[in-house]
Amino acid sequence: MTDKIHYRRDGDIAVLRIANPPVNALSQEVRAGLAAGMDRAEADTGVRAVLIVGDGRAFIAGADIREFGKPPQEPHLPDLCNRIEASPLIVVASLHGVSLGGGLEVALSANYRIAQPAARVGLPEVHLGLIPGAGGTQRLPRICGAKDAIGVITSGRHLGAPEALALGIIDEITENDPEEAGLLWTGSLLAEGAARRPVSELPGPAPLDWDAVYDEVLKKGRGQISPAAAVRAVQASSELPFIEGLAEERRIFNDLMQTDQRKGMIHAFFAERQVSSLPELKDVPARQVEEIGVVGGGTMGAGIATAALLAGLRVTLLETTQETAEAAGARIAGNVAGALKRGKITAEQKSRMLSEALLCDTRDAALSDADLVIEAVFEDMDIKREVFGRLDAVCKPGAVLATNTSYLDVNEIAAATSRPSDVIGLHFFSPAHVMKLLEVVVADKTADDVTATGFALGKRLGKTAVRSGVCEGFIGNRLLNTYRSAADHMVLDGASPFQIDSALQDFGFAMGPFAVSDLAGLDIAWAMRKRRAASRDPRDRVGRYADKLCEAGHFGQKTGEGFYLYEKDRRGGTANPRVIDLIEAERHDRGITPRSFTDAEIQRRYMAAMVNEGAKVLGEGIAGRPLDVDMVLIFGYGFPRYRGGPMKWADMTGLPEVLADIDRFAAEDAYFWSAAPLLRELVAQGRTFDDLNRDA
Ligand code: T1G
Repeated sequence: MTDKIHYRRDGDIAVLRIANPPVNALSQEVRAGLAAGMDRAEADTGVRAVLIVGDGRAFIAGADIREFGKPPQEPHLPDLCNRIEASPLIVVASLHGVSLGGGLEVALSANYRIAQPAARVGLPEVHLGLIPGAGGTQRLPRICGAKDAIGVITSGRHLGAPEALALGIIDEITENDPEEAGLLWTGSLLAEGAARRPVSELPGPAPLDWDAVYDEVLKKGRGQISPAAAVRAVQASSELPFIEGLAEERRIFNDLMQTDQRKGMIHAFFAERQVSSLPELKDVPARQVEEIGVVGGGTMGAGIATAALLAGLRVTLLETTQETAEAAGARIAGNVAGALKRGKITAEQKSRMLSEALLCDTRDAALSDADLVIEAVFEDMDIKREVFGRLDAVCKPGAVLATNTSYLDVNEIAAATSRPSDVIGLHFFSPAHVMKLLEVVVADKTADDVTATGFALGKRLGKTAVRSGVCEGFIGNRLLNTYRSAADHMVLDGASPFQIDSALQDFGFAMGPFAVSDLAGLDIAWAMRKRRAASRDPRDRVGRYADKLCEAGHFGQKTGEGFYLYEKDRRGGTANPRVIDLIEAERHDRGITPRSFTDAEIQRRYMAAMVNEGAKVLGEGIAGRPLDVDMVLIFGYGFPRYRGGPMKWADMTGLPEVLADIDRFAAEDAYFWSAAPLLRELVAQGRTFDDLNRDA
């Protein structure tokens, strides 16, 4: 027996307790230990039942993801599940914490299941580019029917104990210690002479209109294939005997294991956990933060204040007048009410946040107790420097002074204070209480413990925090500016904004760049173009057609017209014919003979620009690791998670191929398409961005 599975007798019940911290992942050792434990229980005279329970904070979090991509080792999980189910003994699983993926599949191979009130179950394999691969697509539909099983599997969501009970996934919700509750429940089963109840012997689920369900799930996946593949596996549970259905599930699972989507999503899974843990900060304590100050109560300031309130922090928000302070309070109340509506908080929490934890004020002195202040005023350097001068005067020693600027120089802002080591950038993304990305912008003089405090706050707020150095646009907006320019160049040369948006939605983006511009407001980029005009390099190709739209007062969704035309109360817009006229006129003025673009070329150019700029920010030390760039694009810019991020996409595409694209495009525009030195270096060395992640 392995030390991962502890075996003990309690009367005529054998207890198998899984002890594989931190979350009891089903490593090869755990699988072998469970199989050996079942053998031992069946050979142990007098044993009539087996109770499986998890040690620590979870029953079982699933298959050991660290084993993926390596040669599978016996016992394979589906075989272990079948072995448990085939036991002549009654088998009970007592769930607590999470029972996910293979963890729930082990539980489904037991005859009975009980769970603690706060337990969660789920089959989240689609978030890894897979489907359940140990009988989940065959057993779950036999318990709750095909429709509900497809909902659980294709969403990959966690179900609370009450919902699991309602669906028949568990038989009872029990309080107290999982092992004690399990022993009581198993004892009662034995006392009443309960029979074994193998799920696989239940009839298969009633059929659905499988092709219609498949098409609907495929469309919703926006290019991700595993959710739709899961529909076919559930279909097999309805049409084939259990063993044949299991074989079909295994076939689909193995096919998905070979896909780039599985590689991309596993990369994203681990990168999401690595990105916020910086080796250089491992032993640096963060400063204590319980009270947050927010300066500026507009959309961003109110969103940041809301995120802090939802995380249980006290918030003092500073505005300039009583009227604007009240308006900010109303914005925050609206955001908090939204969180209540989405079930994120209770009514009691909402009332306490707004009545006790939030103060909207107009006096600088109100910030004197704040442990950390975040400035979210107008994006103007003079205004920000004036605010930081006031913060320097009123905030207590040791308070962290943060700016939410989305692209201004944090070093220059810090220089407006007598304590630049306390100054940092915390770049939130709108809406700040919803978007997960937080760029922690470390200025030249920012102290390490202030950086650590920025990451600790990010974790407290439930954000994915990424370290960035100081440059215009930091990581995300700097890449956005570049790949957005690549799109503009293609429009000038012959592509339409609508074809580009459609091609990038086919690539997996939720929205294309022009639809995103309409959503954000065309006036924002317009102001930036005007600000940069004086210092712009004459070789920089910048379209004027968007300026023409703005000059006519068309700023996108907020005015009802931009690249698209928007009707009131209707989602999405229709292509704006005026845009094509503006583009054709500009091509004519520039003497450009338009040419056609294929969707594939649009995608390659867009991605080449994104990867090339990513390699530049890496080479300049603005981003520490390629995975950091991946996380920024996935969590802040709608990059499709199943591709792992732009740098992972480049690795899987092949860096030599990406560099060849860039060099080919440079023949038309050497200024824009100058290959990043780091990219050329990696190709020359035959290395990948993943190699850099491993070196970090
Ligand atoms: N395998 C290996 N390591 C895992 C793991 C797993 N399944 N789950 C978590 N970890 C590590 C994680 O990397 C981190 O490590 C630590 O545990 C704490 O995790 C056949 C094939 C369980 C809800 O997809 O959703 O079963 O960084 O920081 O926020 O059908 O982890 O400390 O070194 O995330 O409290 C299906 C994935 C697998 C669940 C806990 N299961 N995990 O969240 O802590 S596929 C999953 C999670 C499968 C079968 C298929 C979360 C969590 P480190 P954490 P947390």
